[in-house]
Amino acid sequence: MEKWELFLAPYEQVVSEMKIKLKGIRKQFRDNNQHAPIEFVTGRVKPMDSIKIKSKLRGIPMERLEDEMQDIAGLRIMCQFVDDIYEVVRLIRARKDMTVVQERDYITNQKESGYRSYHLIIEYPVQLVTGEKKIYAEIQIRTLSMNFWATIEHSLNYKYQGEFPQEINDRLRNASEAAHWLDEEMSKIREEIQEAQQLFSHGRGKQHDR
Ligand code: 0O2
Repeated sequence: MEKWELFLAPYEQVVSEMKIKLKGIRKQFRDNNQHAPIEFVTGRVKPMDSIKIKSKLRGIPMERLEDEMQDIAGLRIMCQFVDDIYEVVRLIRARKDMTVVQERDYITNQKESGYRSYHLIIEYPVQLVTGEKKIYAEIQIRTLSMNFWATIEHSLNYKYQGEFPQEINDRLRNASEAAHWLDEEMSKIREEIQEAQQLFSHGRGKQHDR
């Protein structure tokens, strides 16, 4: 195996295990016919090129990567409602198989760009044949509407390298406000939606498995 593959292998393991565990939370709620605070989960290991670029930008030497780059393993949890985000945070904090070491609430404190999400850094003890290794992972928790905005902004950022033309900048700002408004409206009609979902899941059986 190449040096990089070897370095990234434990991170791959963490992302796989975490995805199973987070999807397990969703399943437990659904099995009990309760509203699941998790809609879907994605995960990725930061590609080698992105690690190199970020380490250069931040001046992190290779031997300090494990400690100083805490998002090499990344999980993303999408929720229907803003309240679900805080429930997921509570559920993760209460777990015995991982430790939350940092929290950033970019929902209460929206970023200058308009970005909203709740970020957790966890320390996760992964079991390797050589013994236990503690690995940091970043968990981003957001609503579907926050995710829609962040995904589009991220791809535009890639295209414009952060230097957005004024018109796009303005539209992104408007879109961020619209996403915020959508979350607020959905929260207000949350109870009605939940009732409808209960009826739906009783009547139609299993939901899509993602
Ligand atoms: P990727 O993998 O391409 O998404 P710090 O410098 O320590 O204050 P840091 O380390 O950048 O902050 O962490 P932060 O801001 O808590 O979270 C970084 C990640 O959050 C980013 O990862 C994005 O995934 C997401 N993020 C933060 N701000 C924005 C934003 O304005 N727009 C979008 N679309 N996403 C954002 P990376 O490193 O960019 O990599």
